[in-house]
Amino acid sequence: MKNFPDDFIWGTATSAYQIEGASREDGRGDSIWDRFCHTHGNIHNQDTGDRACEHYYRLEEDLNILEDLGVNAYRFSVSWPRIQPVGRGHVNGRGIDFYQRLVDGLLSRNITPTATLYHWDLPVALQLEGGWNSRNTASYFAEYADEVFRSLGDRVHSWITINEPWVASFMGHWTGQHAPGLQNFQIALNVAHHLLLAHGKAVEVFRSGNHKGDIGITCDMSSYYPVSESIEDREAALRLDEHKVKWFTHPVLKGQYPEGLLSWYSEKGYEPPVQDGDMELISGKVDFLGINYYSSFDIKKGENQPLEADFVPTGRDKTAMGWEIRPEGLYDLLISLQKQFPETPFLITENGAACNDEVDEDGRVRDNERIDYLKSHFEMALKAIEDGVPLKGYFIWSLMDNFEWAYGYEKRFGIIHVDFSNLKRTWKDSAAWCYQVFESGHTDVSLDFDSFFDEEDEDD
Ligand code: IFM
Repeated sequence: MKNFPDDFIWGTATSAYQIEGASREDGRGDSIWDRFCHTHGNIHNQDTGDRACEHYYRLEEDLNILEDLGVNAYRFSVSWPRIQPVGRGHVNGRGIDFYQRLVDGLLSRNITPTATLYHWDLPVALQLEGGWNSRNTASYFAEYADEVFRSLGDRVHSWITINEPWVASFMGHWTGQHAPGLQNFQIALNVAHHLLLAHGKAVEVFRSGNHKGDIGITCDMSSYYPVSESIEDREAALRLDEHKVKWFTHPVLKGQYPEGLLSWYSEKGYEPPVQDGDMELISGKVDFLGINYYSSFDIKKGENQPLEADFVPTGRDKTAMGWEIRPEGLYDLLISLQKQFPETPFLITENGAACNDEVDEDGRVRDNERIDYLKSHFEMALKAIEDGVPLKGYFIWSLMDNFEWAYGYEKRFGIIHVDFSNLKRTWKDSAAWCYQVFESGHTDVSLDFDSFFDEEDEDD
């Protein structure tokens, strides 16, 4: 039987706005997501993160769940407006206290904290000054990062600067589905550059502060396959790969934007706002690359601007998000990344599935589709490790059902079910299955769910 390495990092992931709630408590300022959610028509069912999972108030309960799950790591994000309500200057001690309690609670349970500094909740006060379209925001981010490193750096030794810069820039400023809801390609390119700059500045602050531990960035990635051998389709697939993956990974790990796409954009009148010294700053050494993987895509030449590349459905099974289930795309991605960045260790910082979960009469959530999804992806990760990819850990998205951005609470990614009428947490079958994988280090677990949950009830 094939096993993951003994020191493999197994965790679950969440982000502040998606679970914390308590949006107006203890001095927290507003973020762009508070504004966006409270603007009619942006979010399914007019849902907001005001209450979310009330993780802020249910911290001990959630820490106990993590301990019971047997994870050895937990990835969470720090809410910038909880630390600096207006994004700069005044630091909110009650915000710092919350994350200190979270981190101490993890450490006392032998769970390694992995903290993300930015998971999209920009203080709204900074948006009013231009948000990420303004270069200054990268400098304010470095000041915020410095505060967080100084408050938590003695206990947190694994840091992620920015989560999914592609989503924050292009879905927030080009497609407009995410906060702040702008629709301008050049602004999205500016934002992407300033997010990369913010990453570079935060790494610089981390190194100059002599903090212990590792720091990296997390990007959302997929494999892009041309639907045919034609040069047009192959170039279209490459363009999407450069747009989504290389546009972020190459500046960080090679100090340059991908040449092909840079010229393509330039011909269409778009340029990233690079200034002297930026690329050196952005490419300061990182200790790992975080990979968020959900799906992969077949691509053909298209007419849409400016990328001229279209997605082609393949008929594979889909998750409740409508995303095709393509575990082999994870393997191909890992192999491709290793070829491009042979010096860099990898962490899968998110992977998981939204399913149409239902609570059965006996209280069980029989989410077999999620188990199948996770199993097939774990197996591809293991195959990549066997083939020499330095993959060090795997965080499941997500610990619990939560606020899924524009989809509100409709899409459930958790391995823990949350009843949003009373916020009760319940283990899904996938949580029990993951517990066995974490414990055994392999995926060939055969689990008698009835006795597993009966024993759990007796323990309670
Ligand atoms: O919920 C999100 C998360 O915030 C970032 N990565 C993708 C997840 C699922 O859409």
